[in-house]
Amino acid sequence: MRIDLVSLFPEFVAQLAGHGVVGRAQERALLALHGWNPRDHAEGNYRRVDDRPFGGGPGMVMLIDPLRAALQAARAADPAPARVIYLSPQGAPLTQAKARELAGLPRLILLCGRYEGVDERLLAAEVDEELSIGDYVLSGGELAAAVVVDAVARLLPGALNDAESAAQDSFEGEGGLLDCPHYTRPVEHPLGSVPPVLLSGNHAEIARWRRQQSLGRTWLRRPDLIDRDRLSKADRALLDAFLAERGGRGAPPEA
Ligand code: 9D3
Repeated sequence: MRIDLVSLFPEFVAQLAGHGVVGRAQERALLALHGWNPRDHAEGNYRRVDDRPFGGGPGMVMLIDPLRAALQAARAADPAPARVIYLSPQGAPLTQAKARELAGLPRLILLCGRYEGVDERLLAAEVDEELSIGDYVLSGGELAAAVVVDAVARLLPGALNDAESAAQDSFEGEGGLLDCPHYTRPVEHPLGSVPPVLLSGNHAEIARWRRQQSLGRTWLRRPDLIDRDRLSKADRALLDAFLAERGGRGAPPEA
C-alpha cells in the first residue's frame, strides 16, 4: 500500500510512523509513505500557503493553488487510483471498520490542514472523504494522519508478527468489547496478587474469566459499546454474575 501525505510538516508524520509496527511495515515493503509539502508548490518570494478569510474573523485559510499542485504531484507519482482523505474536525469519526476499509485500498492521499482550515472549494473539488479522530481540538491534521497511518498499517497482511496477529484476531472476534486485565510475574507483589484462576492451568476457566472481565468492564466503562439484550445467553449470565459480585444492579452507569 502507498500513502501520500500532503502537509506543511510531512516529515513530522513520517517521523511518527517510523517506529514500531508501522516502521516494520515500511521495512517489509508492505507500506510506502511519501510526503508532499504545499510550500514547495507555492509561488513568489514569500511562498505563501495561506491568506486571510473572506468575511473576516481570526486565523488564516490555506490557499487552493499550492494544495492543489501538491495533490496533483502526489497523484501523478503513481498510476494506482488514490482515495483522497482530508483530516478535519468536521469529518466522520475514524473507526476500526473504517481502518479496515482503508487498508484494502491500493493508495491513500492524506491531506492535513493547518490554521483555521482549507478553502472549501479545494475540498469540494479534490477530497473524497473527511475523517476526524475524535471530539477534541488539535493544532492541525498531522497527528490525526499519523493515527490513520498507524491504524491502517497494522492491518496490512504481514505487518504483525504471529503473536500480535493472534491477539488482534481474538479482539476483532470479540465484537468490540474492551480487553480483559493482564498480569505477569511476580504472583505475589506488595501491590497485590494475581487472580488465582489465571494460575489454575484450566484453560476453559481462564477463557471464561477473561470473557467475563471484558463484558463487565465494557458495561461499566463503555456502555455505548454493549447492548445487554443482544448478548448471547452465556454472555448475559457472565455479565450478571460479574455485576452481582460487585453488588451492581441491572442498568448501566450513565454514559
Ligand atoms: C480552535 C479552532 N477552531 C475554531 C472554532 C476550529 C479548528 C480548526 C482547525 C479546530 C481544529 C483545527 C485543527 N484540527 C485538525 O486539523 C484535525 C482534528 C482535530 O482537531 N480533532 C480531531 N480530529 C482531527 S482531524 C484534523
